[in-house]
Amino acid sequence: MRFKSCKDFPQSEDKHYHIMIVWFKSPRALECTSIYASGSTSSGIYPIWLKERFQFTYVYCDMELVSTKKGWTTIQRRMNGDINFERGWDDYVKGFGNPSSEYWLGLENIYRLSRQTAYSTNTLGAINTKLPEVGFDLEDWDGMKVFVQYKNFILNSKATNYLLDVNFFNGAFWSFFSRVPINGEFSTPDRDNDETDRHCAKDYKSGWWFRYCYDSNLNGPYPKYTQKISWQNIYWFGWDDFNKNKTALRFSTMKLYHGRVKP
Ligand SMILES: [Ca+2]
Repeated sequence: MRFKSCKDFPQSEDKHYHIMIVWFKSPRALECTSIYASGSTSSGIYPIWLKERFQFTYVYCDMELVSTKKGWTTIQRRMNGDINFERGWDDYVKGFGNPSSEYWLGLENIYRLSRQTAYSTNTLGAINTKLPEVGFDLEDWDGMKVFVQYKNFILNSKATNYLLDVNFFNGAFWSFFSRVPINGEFSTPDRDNDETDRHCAKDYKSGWWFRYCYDSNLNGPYPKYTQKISWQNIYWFGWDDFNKNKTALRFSTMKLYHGRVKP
């Protein structure tokens, strides 16, 4: 049945009241760690509440044990080349793709997500921000894979072109991946914010934190299985030392871990 106008819609005070109660009682998870803690232990797609945007967004939660922790919030995934990642600034700010396969959560969503766990911690009212950790799953066409983790993920606002500061390799020993290959302002094929005379995002056909062009490019063009790893496809510094065959990467994810979050 269709209603001609708002005043035709049957309203009851009680129903309205009931809906409001359900809304405010609904748990609104801020990230995947607390979804896991609340008993949803299967990996899959979940809604998370972005407080500062006052809206839900869907993400893929990785609930498997990763680096002694469970409940990682996936913000980027490449797996089959179905989604075109050669896109402009607006798409990278907004997000694109599908959390069930390949996707980019969007810079504005990632920025808000990374700030969700700020909370007041002492009686003087000082605000301590618990920074999320960031992890990267990488796998090439030979089946070689690693998980690389860094301690702090600090993403700044649009006013800084989403300047990223990732620091402290979180591995027990030195590896090919000890050096942090992801930092700086975000660039896209239509927006050059890198620190070189070139326009790296345009040359390498993706949106990414290209500081000096050559460190990483997980949003680069999806490679065929015969290809070698290069800056022209999905790139991560150190991979060509890790696998001497220099095989191209066929899979990547980028995910945040927020730890146990206070309400
Ligand atoms: Ca430049």
